Amino acid sequence: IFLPHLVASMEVEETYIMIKPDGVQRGLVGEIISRFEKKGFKLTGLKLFQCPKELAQEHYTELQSKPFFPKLIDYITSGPVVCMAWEGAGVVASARKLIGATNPLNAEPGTIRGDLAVQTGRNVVHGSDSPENGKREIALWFKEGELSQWTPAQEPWLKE
Ligand code: IDP
Repeated sequence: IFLPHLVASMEVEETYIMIKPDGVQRGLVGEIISRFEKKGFKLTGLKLFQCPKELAQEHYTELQSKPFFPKLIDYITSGPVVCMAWEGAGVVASARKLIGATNPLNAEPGTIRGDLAVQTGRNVVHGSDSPENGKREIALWFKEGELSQWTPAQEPWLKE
């Protein structure tokens, strides 16, 4: 779901970002990670992972009744994905802006989908659509002990 009105809050939030199998196959892993890294968000979880069907279905449970649901599950489980947890003030909405519209043809140039993809069914990256879903999805995709809390050396240069 694309929420263009979503305004970034000042609250420290967590979001689940996932490079989908097409992003991995197309060699876009470094490019996509670097966009969030350069923006100044904090990476707290990262792994390459072959997603089981049940997890893909749980992740996209809201879309269960959509006609494209079976193809979406096949797509997400077709190869490894890169699972990431990112933290920062307003990170949920900001990451959605960096990612761009669901249909890459409508995504603005400069966004990940706008620059790197052409079809909704191959839109290279996922980002949580609310802080609640950020928490839900991180809990779904990461086990305890897979997340790290740390203080980036650049922090005093990002925030006054
Ligand atoms: P989002 O990923 O921008 O939040 P959602 O509407 O939540 O978009 O849809 C989740 C994912 O389902 C999309 O990123 C895309 O991969 C897939 N999807 C959504 N709509 C379609 C469609 O009409 N055809 C094929 N795949 C779709």
